[in-house]
Amino acid sequence: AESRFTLDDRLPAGYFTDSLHADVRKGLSEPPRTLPPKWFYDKRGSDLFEEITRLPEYYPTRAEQEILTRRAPEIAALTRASTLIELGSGSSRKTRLLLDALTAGGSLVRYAPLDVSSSALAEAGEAICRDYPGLAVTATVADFEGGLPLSDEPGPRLLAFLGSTIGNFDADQRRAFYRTLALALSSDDVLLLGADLVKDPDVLVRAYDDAQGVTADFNKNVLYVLNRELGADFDPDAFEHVALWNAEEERIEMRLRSRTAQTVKIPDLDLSLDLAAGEDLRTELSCKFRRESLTAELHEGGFTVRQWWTDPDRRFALLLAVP
Ligand code: AVJ
Repeated sequence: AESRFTLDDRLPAGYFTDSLHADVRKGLSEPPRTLPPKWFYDKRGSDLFEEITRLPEYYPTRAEQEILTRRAPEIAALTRASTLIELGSGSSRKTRLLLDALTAGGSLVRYAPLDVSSSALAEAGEAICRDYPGLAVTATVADFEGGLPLSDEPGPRLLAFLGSTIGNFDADQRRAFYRTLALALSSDDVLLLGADLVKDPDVLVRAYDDAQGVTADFNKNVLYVLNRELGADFDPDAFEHVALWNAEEERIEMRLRSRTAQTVKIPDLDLSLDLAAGEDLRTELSCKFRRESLTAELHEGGFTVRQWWTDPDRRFALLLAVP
């Protein structure tokens, strides 16, 4: 029989090494030091993130799932999507809510997940292939920063970007992202976006600094990644996990704070970092949104918000927008 599962690797040769080297050199060479959050997610980091989604303090995953459970039939009815495209196809639990509704509605013929991790795509793609007979699964390994490799998917297409991963982008990156989407989508396609909302700062800080210390381990995992991939000598115990609410920018910032003055060597980059006591490496932005400003920036970016749903506690929003 013809295989219903394909995995297309669109990453340029040397992508991981080249982009890790460039990101670390650019981000860490001088203060204020930053690292892009995408380097958290090796196998251990992905497992830790899964654990985070089950923590009592980390409400976003459950809140988004609640909305999806309730609204998936409407999403299916409103979009009549033939293809579900999913960016950064993390938790397949949420994907399955959409696949179930779109399959029940009778419109879906293809699921097209995009991710930078080919192992995650292979694992999730094969399982979905198995559980949805008749569905074609065309997975693409890609980094959509430079554009979306979409092509001949049957339309209308529903493009899902869930989990408030959009919150990892600053305002400039979000603008560029909307532009990329607007270029890739046609007039009958629909964007499904999950976004975490502004709320009590204590609730937010607890979600990123949990009692069990899982988020602290997740944050420090990036140092193990740099040690392994670049021969660096970061001592994770020499850093403190910090999650702070930046009220001005309305975002959580995760940082790794150097407990002492220390020198860290990164041999593969010929770098030596002199960190002051109390100096921060900023490892993640997690922007929180408001209905008005998110609707406005999407509009700026070429999208009109058609539906806006929240959980009963208004912690999280799921929206449909059209180009
Ligand atoms: C997967 C990027 C949405 O920002 O909430 C969880 C990652 N970081 N705890 C988020 C994360 C710390 C998460 N995103």
